Amino acid sequence: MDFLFKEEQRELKEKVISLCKEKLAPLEEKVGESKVMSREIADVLAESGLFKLFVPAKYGNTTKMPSLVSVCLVREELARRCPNAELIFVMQGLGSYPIVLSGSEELQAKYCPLIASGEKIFTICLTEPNAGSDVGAIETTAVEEKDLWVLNGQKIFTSLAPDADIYTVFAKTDPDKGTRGISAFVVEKGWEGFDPGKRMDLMAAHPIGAPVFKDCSVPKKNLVGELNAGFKVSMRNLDFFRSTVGAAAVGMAQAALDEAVSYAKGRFQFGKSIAEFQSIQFKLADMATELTASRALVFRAAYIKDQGVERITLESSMAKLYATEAAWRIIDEALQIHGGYGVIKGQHVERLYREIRALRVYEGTSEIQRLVIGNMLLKA
Ligand code: COS
Repeated sequence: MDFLFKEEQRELKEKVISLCKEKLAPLEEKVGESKVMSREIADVLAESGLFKLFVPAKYGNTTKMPSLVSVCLVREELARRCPNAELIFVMQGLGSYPIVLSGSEELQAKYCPLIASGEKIFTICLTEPNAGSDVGAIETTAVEEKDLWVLNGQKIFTSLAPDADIYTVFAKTDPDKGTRGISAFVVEKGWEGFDPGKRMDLMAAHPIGAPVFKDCSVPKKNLVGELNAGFKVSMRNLDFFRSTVGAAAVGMAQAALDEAVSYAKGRFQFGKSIAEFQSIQFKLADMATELTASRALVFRAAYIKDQGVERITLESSMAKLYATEAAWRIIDEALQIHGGYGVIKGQHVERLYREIRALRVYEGTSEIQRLVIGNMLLKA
């Protein structure tokens, strides 16, 4: 897809590849699969300037608003090589984009320098024990009291919790109004009544937790966007970041394909390398074709967004749906090509096999993407 990229985007890609090789790879080796966010990795990302991609030009970006092509490019390369860094990178964006998109000037002036410098790490609190796909069912409440909002409720599956510093939290401000009664707030770790929560244990280790709000007081000015417009804020945020989930899937699938090609060439059975068998070549051919189709869908959505199109709901849902489902198949086939060696704990394909699974679930399951796509087709 390089033909689509501007000169500075090609340079950005090269910069990320060098950063991975020179600075991040040794840290990834040290951290391995971890339930705790690595501050060292966050600091390397901060120093590299990559977090500036998430803020408007006024706060240090080279583009007026965040470029989705650039964010996808970075996420793909990090997912291919440095999974801990990839998670921190994307959460800084996902957790802060509502502020960049809809926050008041005052809120942006306070938080954008912290996003860009990486001085603080951001994340997002949307999902709850009883509200995953059905965002309108969230039960966390925010009640107005004098010059404050008081938040009460339980969140779950909050990536980077409890290590992140700043949380964009969605809560009901008009509980009878479903999706039209939700608002977004910025909450900082350390504020009274906010417990960033217990860590959760996933099949592929990942820093993630379940924050709790108990009479947590939030200044009025920390409301993000308009009152009761939080559902739209969350959907616009997801529209942007769903394409990047597709990009992560592409990076992981590329890593698996690379491993499969190299293993097939070096593994000898029946007197020749298994790469010489048509059954293996057909697998590799299908993997590479699906991977290329995924990449095309991801960068198509991102390119359209960067042209200034307001809503890319259809394009980003298609990109996430196809790329994550394809990456799951590609990684499964890569493991199959490795035979028994593929299921040994610690093998790269074994880790990818566990890590890819969550991508078909988070930020909207494949079923939700189909629902969104179907809805858009019928409404058109
Ligand atoms: N961008 C901007 N606005 C959006 C939007 C998007 N991607 N998706 C919905 N909206 C708007 C709607 O246009 C509607 O606006 P108005 O109040 O001005 O009419 C408002 O948000 C409420 O939407 P509603 O719930 O009525 O949704 P729809 O009927 O448009 O579509 C589904 C129904 C189920 C498709 C919709 O609720 C949805 O997309 N839910 C997604 C759930 C999801 O992503 N879950 C996973 C969360 S990841 S943790």
